[in-house]
Amino acid sequence: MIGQRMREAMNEQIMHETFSAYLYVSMSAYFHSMGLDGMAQWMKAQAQEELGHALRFYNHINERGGRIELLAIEKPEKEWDAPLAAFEAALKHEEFISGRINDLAKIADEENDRAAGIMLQWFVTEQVEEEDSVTKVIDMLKLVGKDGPALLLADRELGQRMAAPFPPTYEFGGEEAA
Ligand code: OFO
Repeated sequence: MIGQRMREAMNEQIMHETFSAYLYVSMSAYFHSMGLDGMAQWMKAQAQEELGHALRFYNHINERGGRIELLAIEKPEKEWDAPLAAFEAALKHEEFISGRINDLAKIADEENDRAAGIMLQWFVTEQVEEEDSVTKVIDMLKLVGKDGPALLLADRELGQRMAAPFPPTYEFGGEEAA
């Protein structure tokens, strides 16, 4: 049975992960409005992953006899100054999420909740990957600068990103099931 403190913290994380999806869908719409369909696709794939993250927390609470409680989601930003600014905002958001995951891992330690600790290890690794993938796009866009044709090439490249399977299937502990 999941403890109250961990249940409440994970319920709150469901909201943060769902907001992440909402934010990235908003960024996708921003890129579509600029004709950058590749970046829009990149953000849609990212949003889909975020819903998968929310479901991982949902499933963990549920499997341990806890009650899911969905919290209100705030309205995301709609406009950014430039594609680079949008990806920089995405990185800032991922850094916030990494902090939240670390807070959850701390609660798992303090509550001696080994099951949550094992499940959260997947997220600790995932956040390293998430920050890295956004940073790589930022680096690319800094190189592109104001070069229009280079921006279109970068857009095409980013549009190759495929979404992860949704909903995710996983075994207890966070490993993807075969
Ligand atoms: Fe972007 O990792 Fe979840 O929120």
